[in-house]
Amino acid sequence: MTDLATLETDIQAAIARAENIGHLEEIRIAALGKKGSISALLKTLGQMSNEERLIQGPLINGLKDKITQAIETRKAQFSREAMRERLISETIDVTLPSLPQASNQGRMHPIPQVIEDMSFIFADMGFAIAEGPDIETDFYNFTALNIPEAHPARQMHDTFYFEPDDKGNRLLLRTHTSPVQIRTMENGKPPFRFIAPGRTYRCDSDRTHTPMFHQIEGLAIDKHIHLGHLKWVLETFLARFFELDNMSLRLRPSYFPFTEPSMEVDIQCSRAHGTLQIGKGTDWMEVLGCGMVHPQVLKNVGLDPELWQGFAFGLGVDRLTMLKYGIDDLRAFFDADLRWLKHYGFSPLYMPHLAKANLAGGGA
Ligand code: 2NM
Repeated sequence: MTDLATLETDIQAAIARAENIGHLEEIRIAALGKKGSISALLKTLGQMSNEERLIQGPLINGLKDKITQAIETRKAQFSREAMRERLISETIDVTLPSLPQASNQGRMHPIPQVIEDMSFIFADMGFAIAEGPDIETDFYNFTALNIPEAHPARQMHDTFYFEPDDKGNRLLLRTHTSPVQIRTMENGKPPFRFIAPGRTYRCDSDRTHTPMFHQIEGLAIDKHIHLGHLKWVLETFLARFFELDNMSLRLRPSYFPFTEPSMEVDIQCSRAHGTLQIGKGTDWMEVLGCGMVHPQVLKNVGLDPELWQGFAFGLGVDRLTMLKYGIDDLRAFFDADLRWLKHYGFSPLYMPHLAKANLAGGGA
C-alpha cells in the first residue's frame, strides 16, 4: 500500500517545481487523471472491507481535495504572473506622436467630410448646429411647413412611409431637414440662427437621385432680417466653400410652400472647352433653394409674424461635393469601394482651408 504522506509530499513538490500551466496540467493528469496515482488509490476503496474503507476513504479523498486545491492555487498564480507580464510588455506611451504611416492608412468619406467643412463655414458666420430624428411625423415633415394635403411631395411615390398604427397614424422618413427647424424653433426662443445638416430620404432612384441623400438647411429669424442678409450669407458661404475670393449669384423666383418669396440660386460658371469652372464665365448653375420664411410657418411654431421674420435655405450636400471634387457618378458615394475611397477620401489629418488660414493668422 502506497504511503499517502509520501505521495502527497511528492506531488506537492512537483506542483512547486512546475514552471508553467502546461507543466501543471501534466502533474494534474498524473495524479487525478483517469490513470492517475490518486485515482488508482480511489479505485482500491471498492475492494476494501467496510472498516478499512471507513478509515482510508476520508484519507484518500482528503488527499484528492488537497492536491486539487494546490493545483488551482498554483494555476491562479501563473495567470496573475502572465497578466503582469502582458501589462508590462503591452504598455504604450500615448504621448508619443502617431506614426505617419499609421495615421495615413484610413480615409474619411467625402460626404461627412464636406458636411463638417460646410458646418465649419456656417459656424464661423455665427450659425449654431441643430439635429433631429430621421423618422418623423406627418406634422413636422409637412403640416408645420405649410405643405398642404394635396401637395405632390406628400404622395406615396416621394415619401417613405411606415405601416400605420392602430389609429391610422403613419410615421415617415424625413424628406428634408426642415422638421429640425420646426422642432428647434418650438423648443427655443427667438432670435434663431442655426443650420440643420443630416440625412434625408425620398423614394427616388436613378442616375442623379439616391433614396438617401444629405442636406444642410439654414435658418435665421430676428426682427429685421431681410433678403440682403440672405444673399450675403449665401455668397460668403459659396465663395468659401469653393475657395474663391468672391462669388456671383443669380437669384431666380421660384416656389416653396414654406417660404414667400421663394428663390432658386445659381452660381456663376463656365462650361467652355468641355470643362466646368466655377466662379468665372458666363454660364449659370443651380445649387440651392431659399426664401423668406412663410408667415404661416412662423405662426405654426408660435411666433408672431408681425414681430419676427427671417430667411431659410436648403442645399444638397451630395451634389455640391460632386461639383467641388469633380466626382461625376453620384452612386460611387454609396458603393463602399475601397479603391474609390483611397482616391476621393480625405486624410484623417486633413483640415479645411479656412481653418488652416485662421491658424496661420491670415483668416478672412
Ligand atoms: C429649402 C428652400 C427654402 C426651409 C424653410 C425652413 C423652415 F423650417 F424654416 F421653414 N427650413 N428650410 C427651406 C426654404 C428649404 O430647401 C430647398
